[in-house]
Amino acid sequence: YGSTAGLVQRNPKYSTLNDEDVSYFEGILGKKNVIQDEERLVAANTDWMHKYKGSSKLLLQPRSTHEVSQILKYCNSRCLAVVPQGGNTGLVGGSVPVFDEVIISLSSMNNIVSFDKVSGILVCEAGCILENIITFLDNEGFIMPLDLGAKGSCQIGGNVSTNAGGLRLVRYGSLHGNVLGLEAVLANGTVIDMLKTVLKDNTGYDLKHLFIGSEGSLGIVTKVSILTPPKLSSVNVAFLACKDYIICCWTDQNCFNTCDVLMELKRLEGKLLQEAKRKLGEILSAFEFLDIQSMNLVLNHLEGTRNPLPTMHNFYVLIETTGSDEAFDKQKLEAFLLHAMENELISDGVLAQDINQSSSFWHLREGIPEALMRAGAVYKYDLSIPVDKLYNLVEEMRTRLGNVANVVGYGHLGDGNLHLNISAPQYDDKILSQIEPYVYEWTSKHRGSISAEHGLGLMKANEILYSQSRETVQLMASIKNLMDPHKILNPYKVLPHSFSS
Ligand code: FAD
Ligand code: 2HG
Ligand code: ZN
Repeated sequence: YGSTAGLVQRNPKYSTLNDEDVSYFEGILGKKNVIQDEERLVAANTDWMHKYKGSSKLLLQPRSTHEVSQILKYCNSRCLAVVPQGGNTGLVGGSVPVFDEVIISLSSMNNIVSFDKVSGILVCEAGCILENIITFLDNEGFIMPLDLGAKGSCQIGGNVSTNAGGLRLVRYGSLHGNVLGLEAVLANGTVIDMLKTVLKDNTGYDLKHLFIGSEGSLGIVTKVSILTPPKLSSVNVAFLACKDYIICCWTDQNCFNTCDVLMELKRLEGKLLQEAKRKLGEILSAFEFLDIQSMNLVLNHLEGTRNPLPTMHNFYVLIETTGSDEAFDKQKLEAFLLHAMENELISDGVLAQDINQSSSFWHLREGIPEALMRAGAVYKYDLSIPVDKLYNLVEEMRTRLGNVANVVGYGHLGDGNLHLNISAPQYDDKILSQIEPYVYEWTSKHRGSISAEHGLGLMKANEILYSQSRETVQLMASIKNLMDPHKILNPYKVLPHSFSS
């Protein structure tokens, strides 16, 4: 189980759900939206990794902002703790109850409210599934600035609440830039309308940012307004292998010593990224990497996958370009690839010839979390680290853990975001004590972030001080106190227990 689950105590100040509460909710939502069915509760109490499990007895499905407001107003007055839940694809134990918190699912609030074809501004309800928004926009000739492997289940409200990064951030930036406005309901039921649909608005403090990435701890997001870019006609995807000096070392013992080889590998990956940014410039739309261990996991655990290159390599990079001129974009990409080959930055590579091939390349990258799930227990770390040092941590963890676990490294290299995953047959406290706090201390020492994109949730609530100063966390706690004085929203998550109780 997660590093803090089991260590937290239920806060006795929270009320326990009773029959009168259930009758009240049935009165405002109707019986069918007040769910006590065992099977549905098990699913809503369990996170995507099956690592965190709560014991909530109630799942509420409001259909409007007004209903969310009524629910929260009541819960606040009764001191009933709640967990806002979107698609439940979060990876830090934030989307499920820790104990018996009432689950408020946004799934039934899934309407597109408006779309302006001139500006590309979309307004929708928080429960819209990301993939449905992507399809809607595609039909209108636009794209979402956000894309991620969980798109089939995650909801835009969940994406905004975690400030999800994903596969296109290198091109379109974070949701702090793309979300123009939102509507949220505070713990006491007050509806805050910040649903702006303009690009520029400097009237006072821009409070919408408090809700972007606060993981349901300050309010429930009910509507979102997003700036979407037009869909461009030419998309290219290349799957590349980075020069493999280690194999060279194995075949010729005198070639390099291992240390020099590793230094060289890291330098080359960093160089490839630098060159891609310089040479592909405005058309670069993704720069993802995976190591051979990640590749092997996918090939072994996901049916129908195959290595698009004739041999295995130690590192792979997926590059996507998106532009408006097919001939020009292809020429640019080919010139870049030729340059990378000539300078031995890559040792092999293949350019997708059609949409099926590009999807199969993407599947290799996006399928890693699923493959890890199938392989057994997994410890996940989502870190921002300066690119030139990023892979050192993976190697250090391999040395620390020896053969007790499979350490894999992949992620959004273009954003300096490493997904360090440690796969083991089952969860084991001995393994955990080899990983934590080492990973957090290492990241902090390199001035990185212990959560690049997944948030803190339950898993890392007590670790925030590795990435934020005490004064900053104190200010966060004061804001939490102001906005949710009874602390009914997503308790035990985000902030350390010593600051938030
Ligand atoms: P949930 O998991 O339901 O909730 C996440 C958090 O947000 C919880 O704290 C919850 O309380 C809160 N929340 C949810 N909805 C609301 C709301 N309406 N108002 C207030 N609070 C709310 N993340 C990335 O950043 N980048 C990736 O590339 C990425 N890829 C992934 C791939 C896979 C296969 C999986 C399983 C996960 C991935 N994730 C990624 C993590 C996850 O998908 C994202 O964090 C996603 O944004 C969560 O959305 P959700 O609707 O599932 O939210
Ligand atoms: C991704 O980029 C997700 O695939 C998930 O953020 C990362 O599972 C992980 O560690
Ligand atoms: Zn990611």
